Amino acid sequence: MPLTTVEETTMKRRILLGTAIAFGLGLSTVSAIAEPPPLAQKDRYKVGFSQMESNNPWRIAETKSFHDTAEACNWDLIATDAAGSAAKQVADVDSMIAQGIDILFLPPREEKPLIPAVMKAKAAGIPTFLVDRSVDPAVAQAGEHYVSFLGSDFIDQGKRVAEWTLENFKGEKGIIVELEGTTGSSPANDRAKGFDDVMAQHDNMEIVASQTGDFARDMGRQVMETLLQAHPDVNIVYAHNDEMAIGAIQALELAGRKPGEDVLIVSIDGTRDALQAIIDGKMGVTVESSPFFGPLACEIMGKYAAGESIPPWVKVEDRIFTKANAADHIDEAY
Ligand code: GYE
Repeated sequence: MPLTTVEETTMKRRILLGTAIAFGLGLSTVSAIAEPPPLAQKDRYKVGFSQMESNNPWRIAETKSFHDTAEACNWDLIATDAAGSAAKQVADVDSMIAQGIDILFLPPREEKPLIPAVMKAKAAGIPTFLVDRSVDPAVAQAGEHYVSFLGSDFIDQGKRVAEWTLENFKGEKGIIVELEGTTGSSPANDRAKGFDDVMAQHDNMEIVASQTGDFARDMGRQVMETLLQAHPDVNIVYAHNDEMAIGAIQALELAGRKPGEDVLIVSIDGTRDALQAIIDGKMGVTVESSPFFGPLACEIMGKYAAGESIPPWVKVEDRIFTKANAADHIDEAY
């Protein structure tokens, strides 16, 4: 297989690093191009997992996935919960560093505020893997500040929702309300981009309002209530996650609307409640975004410890759930 550009870059860095050492240059010269800290091969690892919040089934399923993996992967797991605060998440990582973790798995709540956590872990000699969300690539990069990002392609998720909507919307003109995820988070930025770019190419589709519901059910419901007053003619709701989609369904029903009949609800994740809403005919589609990162984390850290080169992005492939298959998957949903 031909080398990708990233692999080539990594190789060039290694060669450069080797040359620098061979010529006896000082460490300071080398550190400008230094790779993330290595991971020693050990029987047991002290593993840090810094969860950002636990206010929705997706987050709870992700944390559980790490706990469920701990024994089989020989982890002593330290898991924290930042309760929705990026500042607390940075402090949680500080405390894990002080406790001497060997490796950090970090889902950064927002793209910029979590950069200090990534940098401090590197400075402390701890390799970091970003899971499920990423940080601002202009400031911190895989293969340098952190090892790799394990997660979905959020732009593609938004694009797939838009394409499904174009194929399945029955009306003439789509009046779209978009409920965005947490402001400044990578899935909110990219799910908007993927969906909005496709819709911008279709004259019969108009996004009349786009507002954050912070990826939360209750906020999704409240924002939908407000937006419904300004846009009573809405006939498509695109929510960046299922929790906000369910909140929107509640708001619409309270206002006497019929989700699934006079308004099409489309979303991302694949939670149990969303699959049930699809089965019940209230929701049209949810593109999967899996929270089950524990086993992948175990596999990738094993490879890293063994000295294998890890791609900057370990991409998770996502399925799509509609009326055609929701009932087949609801039992495995969370
Ligand atoms: O869609 C959402 C969660 O970062 C991919 O965050 C994750 C998203 C997921 O709170 O439900």
